[in-house]
Amino acid sequence: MDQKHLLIISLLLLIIQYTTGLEAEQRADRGLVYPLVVSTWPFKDAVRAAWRSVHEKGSSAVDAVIDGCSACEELRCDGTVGPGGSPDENGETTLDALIMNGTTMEVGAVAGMGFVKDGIKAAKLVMDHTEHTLLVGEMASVFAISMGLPGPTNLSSSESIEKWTNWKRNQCQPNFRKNVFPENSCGPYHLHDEKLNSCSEAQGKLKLHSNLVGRHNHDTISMAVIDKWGRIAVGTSTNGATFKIPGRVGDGPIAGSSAYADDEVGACGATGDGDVMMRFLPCYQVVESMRQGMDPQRAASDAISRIARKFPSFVGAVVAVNRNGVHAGACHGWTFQYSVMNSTLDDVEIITVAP
Ligand code: SD4
Repeated sequence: MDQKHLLIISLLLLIIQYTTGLEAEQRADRGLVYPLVVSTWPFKDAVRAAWRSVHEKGSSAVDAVIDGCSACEELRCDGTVGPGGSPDENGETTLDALIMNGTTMEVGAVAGMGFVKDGIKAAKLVMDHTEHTLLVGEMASVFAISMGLPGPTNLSSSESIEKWTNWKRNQCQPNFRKNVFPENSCGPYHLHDEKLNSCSEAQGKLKLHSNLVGRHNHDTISMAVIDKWGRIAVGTSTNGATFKIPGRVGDGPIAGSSAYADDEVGACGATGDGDVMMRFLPCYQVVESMRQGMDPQRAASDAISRIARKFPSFVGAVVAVNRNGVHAGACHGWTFQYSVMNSTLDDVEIITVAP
């Protein structure tokens, strides 16, 4: 390429950058703050990756969510998201992931997927190349690999193996079983224990699982992006709950629970005790409350309080964004943080939400 061509290309790039900046300023003047990236937890690098995608490359909201969540899987945000994170009772790591396009209301998701490390990309393959919404287990892995994702891959890491070994040593406590009796400390589990004859003795064998979802055990990114055209997408990637019972599917791949988006209204992302949260579809609730006129803060607080009223000890949080880019969070049982990036900020901002 000669110098003249290089000059023309540089000039064109400058014009594109300038007009994009101008468009963003005009939108800000009208109170519309997008493009925008919001994610659960202080996953700064993942948000930066999505921001580069939507802002610098001009990607669509869907592609930016894929870029952001993929970065989180590769970096294993917080040491727990993606491959190498939370082992199940058998020491295996499996992934739940979801992508939702808030323009078309299309959803793709995978659940309990082993042997493929790219959870969010597998979810997008389901959305783009099937009429289905959710594929599960081994056949989700087979599908993802057949569509070109790398695998089969071992999703364990030295950390996940160590965590699991220590848990086994601790007689498989805590765990997600209830009202059962383990033969030996780690099972198999039975409905009745002939050796125990009083109820109180039986209860003594049960332990609460509430400390399995906690501040240092996030396992989950849920991200919302509004692109420069105002299109909205959300995505979630998680390896679920540590020491989950093999076969367990959490809220991660459930549209309306871990995430939901509708261009006409806004978006929501959730994190926390998915076993409880998925019974309330908190993100569907948030978006529908905003549709009825609630602002993001009220919608988020309302969705959380509906769960807390029935499960006072649950741990969880949601982040709500309306279609203008106004955002807010609410949480219960822990202090929640979420990350935001838009063109009014120099770098990712972390917002802390008290319960
Ligand atoms: C799950 N919701 O599978 C996930 C876990 C989580 O912060 O969000 N942890 O239940």
